[in-house]
Amino acid sequence: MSQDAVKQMKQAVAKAAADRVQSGMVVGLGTGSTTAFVIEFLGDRLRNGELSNIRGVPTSFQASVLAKQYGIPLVTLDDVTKIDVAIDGADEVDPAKNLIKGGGAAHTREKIVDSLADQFLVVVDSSKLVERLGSTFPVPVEVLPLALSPVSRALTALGGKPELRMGVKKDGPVITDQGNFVLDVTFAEIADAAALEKTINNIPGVLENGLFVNVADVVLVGELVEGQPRV
Ligand code: ABF
Repeated sequence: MSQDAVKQMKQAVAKAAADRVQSGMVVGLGTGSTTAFVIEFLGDRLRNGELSNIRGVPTSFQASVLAKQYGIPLVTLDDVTKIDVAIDGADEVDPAKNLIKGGGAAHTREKIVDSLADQFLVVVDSSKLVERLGSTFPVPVEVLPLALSPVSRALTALGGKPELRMGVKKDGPVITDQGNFVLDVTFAEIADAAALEKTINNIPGVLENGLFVNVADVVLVGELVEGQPRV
């Protein structure tokens, strides 16, 4: 599928999500290219007067930079007692709306914000839909640098194949907003995603992993039908 086709699907699903936001809402702002379009469209709605008085809770430094760029006022979790809707992307979505997230190394803050929201709205293009989690994307695991070796051994003992995520320039490991590393763990089969999510998070030195089981409330999917984007 061409890059332009994927972009059209992302934009279509992002607009559909942004159109669901109502004035006065507190909105969790996810990370990734699809959510970047959501933030842009929310900015457009604020600017044209369609929307007012929304506040954003960013899930990463990247999301906060974009929100400021598009004029969305930001708050922290100390400023609000509820998040009306969190809008975020995903790397995989299975038929039960369970997710793998973390392609943007932001899954720790994303899971905090997404799980606190009254409604967690996932925005994906159709390429993210899978029958079984783990079939196209590894499970990201945020790990404290000092615990990298023992955590890698523990993940291998679970049947995983952990790989340290390197930066684009390959000049060193990716560093999360919390100052940690990310291990991308491939599993031959994830039979029980809920159990695996808990088991991984119980490994000393793990901060959070990218399995999001029973967190998503609504999944909006952008697809191309006869060449036209549709949600
Ligand atoms: C972030 O966005 C990550 O958790 C997820 O992996 C990624 C999806 O990126 P994109 O929308 O660019 O496909 O939320």
